[in-house]
Amino acid sequence: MQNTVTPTHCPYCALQCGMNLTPAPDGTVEVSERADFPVNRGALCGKGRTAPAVLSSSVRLTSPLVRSEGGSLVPASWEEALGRIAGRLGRTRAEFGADAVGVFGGGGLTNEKAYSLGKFARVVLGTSQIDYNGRFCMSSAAAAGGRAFGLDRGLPFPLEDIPKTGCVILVGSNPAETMPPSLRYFTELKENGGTLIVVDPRRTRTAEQADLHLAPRPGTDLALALGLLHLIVAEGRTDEAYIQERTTGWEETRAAAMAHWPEYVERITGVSVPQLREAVRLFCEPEAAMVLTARGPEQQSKGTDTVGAWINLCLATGRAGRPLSGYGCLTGQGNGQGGREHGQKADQLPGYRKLTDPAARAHVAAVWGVDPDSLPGPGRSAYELLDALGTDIRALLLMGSNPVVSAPRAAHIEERIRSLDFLAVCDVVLSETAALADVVLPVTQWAEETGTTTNLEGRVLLRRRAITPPAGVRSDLEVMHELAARLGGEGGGLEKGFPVDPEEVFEELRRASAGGPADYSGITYRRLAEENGVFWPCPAPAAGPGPLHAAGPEAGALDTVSDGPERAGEPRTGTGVHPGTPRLFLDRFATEDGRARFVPVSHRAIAEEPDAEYPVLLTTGRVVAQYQSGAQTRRVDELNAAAPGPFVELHPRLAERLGVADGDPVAVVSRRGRAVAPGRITTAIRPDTVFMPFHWAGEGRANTLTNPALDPISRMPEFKACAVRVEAARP
Ligand SMILES: Nc1nc2c(c(=O)[nH]1)N[C@H]1C(S)=C(S)[C@@H](COP(=O)(O)OP(=O)(O)OC[C@H]3O[C@@H](n4cnc5c(=O)[nH]c(N)nc54)[C@H](O)[C@@H]3O)O[C@H]1N2
Ligand SMILES: Nc1nc2c(c(=O)[nH]1)N[C@H]1C(S)=C(S)[C@@H](COP(=O)(O)OP(=O)(O)OC[C@H]3O[C@@H](n4cnc5c(=O)[nH]c(N)nc54)[C@H](O)[C@@H]3O)O[C@H]1N2
Ligand code: SF4
Ligand SMILES: [Mo]
Repeated sequence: MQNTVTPTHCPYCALQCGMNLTPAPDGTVEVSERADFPVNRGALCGKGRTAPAVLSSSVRLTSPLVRSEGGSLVPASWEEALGRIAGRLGRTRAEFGADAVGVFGGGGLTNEKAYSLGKFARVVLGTSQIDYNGRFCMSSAAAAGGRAFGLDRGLPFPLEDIPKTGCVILVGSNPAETMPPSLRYFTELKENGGTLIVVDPRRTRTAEQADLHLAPRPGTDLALALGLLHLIVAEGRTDEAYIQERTTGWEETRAAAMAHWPEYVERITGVSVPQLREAVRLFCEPEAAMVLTARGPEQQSKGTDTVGAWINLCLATGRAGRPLSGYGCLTGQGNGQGGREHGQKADQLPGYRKLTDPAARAHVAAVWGVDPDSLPGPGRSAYELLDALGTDIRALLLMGSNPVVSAPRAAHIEERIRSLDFLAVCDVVLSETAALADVVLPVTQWAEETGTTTNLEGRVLLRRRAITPPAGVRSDLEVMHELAARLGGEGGGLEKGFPVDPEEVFEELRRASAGGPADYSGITYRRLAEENGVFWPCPAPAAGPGPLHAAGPEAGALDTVSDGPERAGEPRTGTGVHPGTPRLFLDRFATEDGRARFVPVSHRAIAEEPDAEYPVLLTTGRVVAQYQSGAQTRRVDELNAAAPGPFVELHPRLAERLGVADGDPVAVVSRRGRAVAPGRITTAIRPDTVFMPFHWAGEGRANTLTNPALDPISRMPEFKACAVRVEAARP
């Protein structure tokens, strides 16, 4: 039947590269270049190119599994598996109350799934205990963006603006490995005469492209940004007219920055004063400039304030809410943006509404056909939720995450998961977490189902079904539908609120998001197909533009366009159709008074400074050929050949002191545990720091070591800095 080319998007990261899929006669599917999608213009990284390998029945789940009396997972019918889940969740709720049932979601889930999961938790289970892995991802940037601009959308402008600005500071971001096709935006920036500054404790492949590489000690980005702001003030490089017109709170922020003398900042960060001065010059001289952060500065126990400090730098120099200037966060997961907007977060309702806002509750409750008072309040954040498993949370439904590998202090979290009365996991493969479940449900994947994602630019996209899923698997939406039917209780009929057709779910999401900060009400599947994506906010005509949407139409036109019948983002005058909003804040910020808010911040130490016993800093991150917990990519031969296992990156000076040669097993020990992996000796890392990628389970699991110290606002754990001891691992 579907023997044609289907234009769709990659299942992995937030770039959401466009690709074409063609089913082959042998049941596999071929990936080919899809040049009409502007973000990647046909380019793909190795993960995207090899993504169909995970569709193969040889590596994935094709039957539900249930825990047998003997303790092993055995195949079962859908009827039995769904019945067990509904029975156990229902019984837990009856016995211990609704909050004894937890739900954990993922930023890789489509908007439709994320929306339904949030609704399922509140309406079917009645639990407040829902959060998701995006909390471990960009939550600090989201909190800081919300605080300063009144709205969090990762990038307030499309990627195509990057080559046209004058200078970009990339803070703790390694797109050469984490979003390879996006690298061309930075090379084009340089070709156009702009400059690139990279802030990273390691000289990464991205840092190698930089005009200036600053290599601070992990966890000191806050001090670094304050030092730069100090110099900007001292050198008279602030934009006083902009500060007057478009911001509030400058005096306190200025005072806080003035307390951070460059020499003091040099001592904290290890970045020299001349380098600080050079960064200020490169950033301030051109007419426009950008700061982009990723997980480096964000995954810290002061991530929100750290991002806030970089935003302050943009505001003080008039580099936000102006053409080709601004602060942005490079979000990570496939639906890292949309997944944080529609209610799988502990404190949130669809449309990026707040669960504590009575008007938001009333609006969403009306769409859901329930009493606003029946909606629970905010629950716990991801780490706190996982930490409570087996205590007051007795049963968990998990969809789209593999915390046994990816959560901080993972040995402890694994132990918490094992102590649950009941765990149900929906996944495409038997991940390390699914392997601990009482019931595993095998679900359909990207190429087998339709749904929307929202990429790192805020561009809502349509992923299309290209092939027929194998017999035995069902979609996450079907799972929620079936569980709602079984958990409905007396009256029953709850499943009507959980359609299995993604477009039907999206139609409801549109209504639920209408009038909210992330307004999707003017977006339809048809438009997404025709226009190759639409940027939110995009209100329906009837709703009329709110204050936030004023920047829409005039900011709409994009240079790179789809080949659809309508040009992306072009106002369709006369039709009353909102064109979507590629560029935010050009007229006003999304705060009540339209001004951006400076938030004064001060340097503070990481939660666990090195000492005599644990003298080295550990930081963690990614390699190009593996994705996240590796659940998917570790099942692809080509990727395993490129990145076969964990390693410990360390400086030759440290290696010499330990007496280890390249490739020797190295033990890294923290207060949480011990991990062992081959050493990789390189001068590309600071001598006081070691680096481990977090993609693997077992002995080399980086998260055995990481510190779950949480940011007080975003509740982000400190993945990027903890104290360790490093030693040669003698067999
Ligand atoms: N290949 C691949 N690509 C991915 C993913 C993947 O798993 N694999 N995951 C996707 C997801 S969900 C995300 S969130 C993104 C993440 O994308 P990135 O943020 O680019 O990835 P990371 O490697 O986590 O961190 C970036 C850099 O931060 C540096 N760093 C460490 N500590 C500090 C610090 O204290 N300060 C500063 N300034 N830098 C520091 C690290 O050395 C690293 O080079 O990637 C997405 N793309
Ligand atoms: N030390 C350290 N730890 C980190 C980080 C770090 O930088 N350092 N980064 C953090 C970040 S930014 C992130 S985003 C997290 C990510 O960590 P995880 O949340 O573990 O992310 P994934 O490995 O992508 O897990 C997704 C799971 O869902 C499955 N899946 C994929 N698609 C679907 C679907 O449509 N439905 C269902 N039901 N399942 C699906 C996959 O097979 C996989 O098992 O890790 C965090 N952990
Ligand atoms: S960069 Fe991201 S979206 Fe693009 S092909 Fe690679 S993993 Fe997929
Ligand atoms: Mo992420």
